[in-house]
Amino acid sequence: MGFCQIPAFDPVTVAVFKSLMSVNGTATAYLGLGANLGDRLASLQGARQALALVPGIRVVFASALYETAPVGGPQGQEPYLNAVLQVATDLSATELLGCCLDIERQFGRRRLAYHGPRTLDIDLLFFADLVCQEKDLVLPHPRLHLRAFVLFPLCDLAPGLSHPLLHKTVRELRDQLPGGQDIKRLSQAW
Ligand code: PH2
Ligand code: MG
Ligand code: MG
Repeated sequence: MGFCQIPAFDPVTVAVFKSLMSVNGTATAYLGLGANLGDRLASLQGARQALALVPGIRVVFASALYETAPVGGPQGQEPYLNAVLQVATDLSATELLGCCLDIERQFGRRRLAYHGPRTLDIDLLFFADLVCQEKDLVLPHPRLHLRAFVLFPLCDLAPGLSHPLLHKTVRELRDQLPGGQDIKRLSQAW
């Protein structure tokens, strides 16, 4: 029992600590894009262009487009167009989230019903290996591991990326999804 005994931290504290240490300078983040109202393709393309114009954000890769059945929300919604972007950013996670919400608003997003139809949704999926449980920002995205419309496009870009809390790769998470989520990969470039 010396005075330099290292205290034992719980696993979440350790993950937060490690991720804070690794986020210096530029971070790699993954953004999930979705739209099921209005001109869906124009919204996703516009979002990609708008993100690329933000100082401190570089769009590195884009997944294929996927047409997906709505998960949750009101009955009778139109299918979604979904995709994932990999970005490199000098912004903090909170700043990046703020940009995403601004761009959603520019594309006419109105928050009427929970999981209701939307012209554009941009979700922060991963920000480096940051683990965070703030009121307005939970990282990794708390439902990403349940959603085919996130995991399939994410697998186009980063199949080996490890979820810092579940300790499974994106490919493993995709492969263990229960069946029944309708998803179609589109061949069109965007
Ligand atoms: N987003 C939701 C709820 N349900 N379903 C699909 N297919 N695609 C989405 O992007 C989506 C959803 C909440 O953001
Ligand atoms: Mg969403
Ligand atoms: Mg959202």
